[in-house]
Amino acid sequence: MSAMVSILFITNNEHKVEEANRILSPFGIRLEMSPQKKVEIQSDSLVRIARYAALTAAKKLKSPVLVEDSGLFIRALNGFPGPFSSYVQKTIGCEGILKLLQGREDRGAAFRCAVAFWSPNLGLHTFHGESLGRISLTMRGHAGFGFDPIFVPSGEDLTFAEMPPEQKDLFSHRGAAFRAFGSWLSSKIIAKP
Ligand code: ITT
Repeated sequence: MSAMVSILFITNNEHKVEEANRILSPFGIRLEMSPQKKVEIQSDSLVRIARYAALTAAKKLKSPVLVEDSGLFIRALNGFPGPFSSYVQKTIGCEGILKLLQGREDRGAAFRCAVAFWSPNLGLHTFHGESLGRISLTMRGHAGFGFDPIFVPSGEDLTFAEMPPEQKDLFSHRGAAFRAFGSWLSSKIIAKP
């Protein structure tokens, strides 16, 4: 892949950029944060939301762009907050989710992530990742962001917020999606606009 081509990451969330760049660095790929308003359609599909936002940004910018849409899906709440995770985090937060799950035996949950990438010569491609786990009984840890203090990946005892960042990347939805993207893109050449 041409090392000089930069990819704009359309997002207002700097944690996503930090994680994505950490995951992509072994592939020799670097994303540049481009904080601008995304066009977000109402949908229960993260892939559909990310694809639409990437295509709209691509039309405007005409250069390689990447959008990532992610969310926490809780089984006992029928997948809530899912695509509404950002809003729910800002309003009721981790404490609110713990309250909603009070007295529930089933604490199963999944983090999901969809990455949509567009470039003039490669077109639109999507990648996704999932991390299965459970919601903890209390908030634990200070690392990461969002719902990290209440999510414990399967087979582990620590929440994402209690893990060193590289350990979170190994288990996370973002780790899986960006590793898939990185290994695909490193075999391609992005044409300069
Ligand atoms: P942009 O739309 O600007 O990219 P955003 O934070 O609003 O930023 P999303 O719409 O994709 O992004 O919402 C994802 C939300 O899901 C995010 O704000 C967190 O609350 C939660 N989330 C996603 N990945 C997470 C992770 O790895 N750890 C903790 N919470 C996460």
